[in-house]
Amino acid sequence: MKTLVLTDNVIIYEGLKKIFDDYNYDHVDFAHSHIKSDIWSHEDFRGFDKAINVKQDQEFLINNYNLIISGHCKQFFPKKLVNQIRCINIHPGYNPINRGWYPQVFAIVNDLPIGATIHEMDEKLDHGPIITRAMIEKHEEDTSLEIYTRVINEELKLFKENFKEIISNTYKTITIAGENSHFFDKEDFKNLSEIDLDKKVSFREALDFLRAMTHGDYKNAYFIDKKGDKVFVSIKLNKENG
Ligand code: 0FX
Repeated sequence: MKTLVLTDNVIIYEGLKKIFDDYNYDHVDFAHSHIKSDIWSHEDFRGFDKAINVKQDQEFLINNYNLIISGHCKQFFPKKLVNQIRCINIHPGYNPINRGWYPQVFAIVNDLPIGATIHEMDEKLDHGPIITRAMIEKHEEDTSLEIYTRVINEELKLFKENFKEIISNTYKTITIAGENSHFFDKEDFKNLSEIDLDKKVSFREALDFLRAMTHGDYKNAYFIDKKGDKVFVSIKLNKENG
């Protein structure tokens, strides 16, 4: 029985691959989802033969693997799969505070802490016993991209530090009590994107919103101009001596 790493994220794939190589551990397969993403054109993958549909392929997975690691796999793992094999999720948020989609975006907008979590999966999304988690810093001049980059580095650091325990199933999990669980999905992000030009907000709220919606070249926040066209908005912040 082997380990399977399922990932749809190029940076996470390359980071995890390096960690497995550094530990000289080759009892592992890497695959991506059947859902098309940038990783399909990565030189290490040759298209559809490495594509997994967790719902349709669950018997194959159960019969061939004893550990599945989701490193930003864009599929919801079915009940039977998470109950029959150990499935672990590497999540770009500090759980249970940042469950769901694009956690750093909602952490900026809602002034929440942010970090990374590795947890065993259960039947709920981004939920289950926590193996390890860590918060990262978040500054007033950060956009989504700066925080995301820090989160990804933390996810890989946590995975590397806990590699042996994760592979050999010798960690102790933590159950968190008394922390609020926040959950945001794709639809929440979409709903955030259109700017109502007549809405009254403070400068702080406006800046926080634009920082949250600024992520490199992505066209996220927009308003509709008088001609009915979308105008995309992002922000640039420069800290003195930064
Ligand atoms: O792979 P990933 O970093 O993570 C997402 C979810 O946030 C995560 O909770 C889930 N477990 C995983 C399977 O999928 O997402 P991404 O590579 O699509 O996007 C990375 C960041 O880029 C995102 O946090 C915000 C930014 N982004 C992305 C898109 C596609 C935007 O700002 N706008 C966009 O349209």
